[in-house]
Amino acid sequence: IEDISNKDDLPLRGNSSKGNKKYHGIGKDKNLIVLQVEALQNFVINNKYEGQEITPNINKLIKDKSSIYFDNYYQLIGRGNTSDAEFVSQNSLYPTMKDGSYALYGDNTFYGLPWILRDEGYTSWVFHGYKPEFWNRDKAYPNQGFERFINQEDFDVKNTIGFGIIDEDFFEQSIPYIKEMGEPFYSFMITLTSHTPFNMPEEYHVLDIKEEHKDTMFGNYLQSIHYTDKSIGEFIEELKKEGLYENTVIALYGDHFALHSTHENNEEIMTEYLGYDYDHQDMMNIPLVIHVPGEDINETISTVGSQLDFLPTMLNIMGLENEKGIMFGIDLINSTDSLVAQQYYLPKGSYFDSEKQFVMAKDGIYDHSRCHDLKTRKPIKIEKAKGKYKKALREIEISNYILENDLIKQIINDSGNIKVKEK
Ligand code: GP9
Repeated sequence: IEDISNKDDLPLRGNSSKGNKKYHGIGKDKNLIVLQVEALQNFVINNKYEGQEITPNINKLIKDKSSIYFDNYYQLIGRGNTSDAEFVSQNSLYPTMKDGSYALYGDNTFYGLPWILRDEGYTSWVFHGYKPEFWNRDKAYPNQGFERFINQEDFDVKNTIGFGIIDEDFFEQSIPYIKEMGEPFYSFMITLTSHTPFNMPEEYHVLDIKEEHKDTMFGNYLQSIHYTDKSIGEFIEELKKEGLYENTVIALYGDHFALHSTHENNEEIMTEYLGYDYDHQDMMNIPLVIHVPGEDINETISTVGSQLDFLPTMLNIMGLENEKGIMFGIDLINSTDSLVAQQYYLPKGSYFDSEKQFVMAKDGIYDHSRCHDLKTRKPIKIEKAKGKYKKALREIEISNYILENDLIKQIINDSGNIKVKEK
């Protein structure tokens, strides 16, 4: 038994870089809008298809002088898909593998971004244009710290694609609610239209897709994400018109992959399109963009990180610390000590760090695992990967233990005597 009753012994990685931190507090007291974009992969960013820009509006946001773009950022979800992306990003905890994290631990106490901002006087609302009970969101959100959930029942759902309200209508109809929140506000907005299998009526098809890619998942995805990008561009223009843009930090990231390498002919098409083997590394790579109005930044940060790092990174931008809870992530602006520990799309204990991708063998025998350099994609000896493999397993285990025992509640109350079983 290892005693971690003193919360300073817990892996509060996000709070580790003390002192003069880069970009610390540049978003202080500003409103915050976080856009979690359905199935937004990183390969479409700053990229073209047959000469056509796929995501011109997100690219424009990235090129803005006040933006930071993270191009080595990865998904970290489990069974709860989109809702796990939310959970991990808001809380900097690993998702459970037993069920969706909201479903299993919706009743737990948390202290993530919505709560921290509320403690600073913000109003925290969440927006998503689907059924409130899906993924147990309606039950889980209050404990996540959201005071109100603007959902399908609050929108006029006239135009639908796939799951429901189209992104353009979702954004347009959200503006009055955002205005109703008062300032400072934190709006967490989860888009919907670019959901697999990415089928949209012809009238929404804007890109010219080659015959060989028509009716493939790849071709449909490009159309779909191009549409969502357009709706994001319109939303930003609307924020400008409403006078909200100049005092609002906008953070945008993808929730998870769109094109699984083993589905349909994705691997073949993507390998041809990218010019190199389409691997898990590319599949799980999502973009993160943070725009802080008025700042002169325009930087691309290539530190390897994941949704686990979103909360500590945002706290640095907003000039805040997590005084009460626990975070497993790091601030990607002030630290490079990343660990993207996998347990779902790759066997448990697989990971990315700043140098390599380690893939644990499916049979559980370490010697059968493989490892390669993230940049060159050349093999690395697996002996070099063992230390972090153990650390990855340990972090996942502690995070699970925290969830299973609702420990954030105890930690907040400082009632202490928390112990974690050492394997
Ligand atoms: C619906 C949407 C589902 O609410 O979030 O997305 P999924 O989890 O299936 O990617």
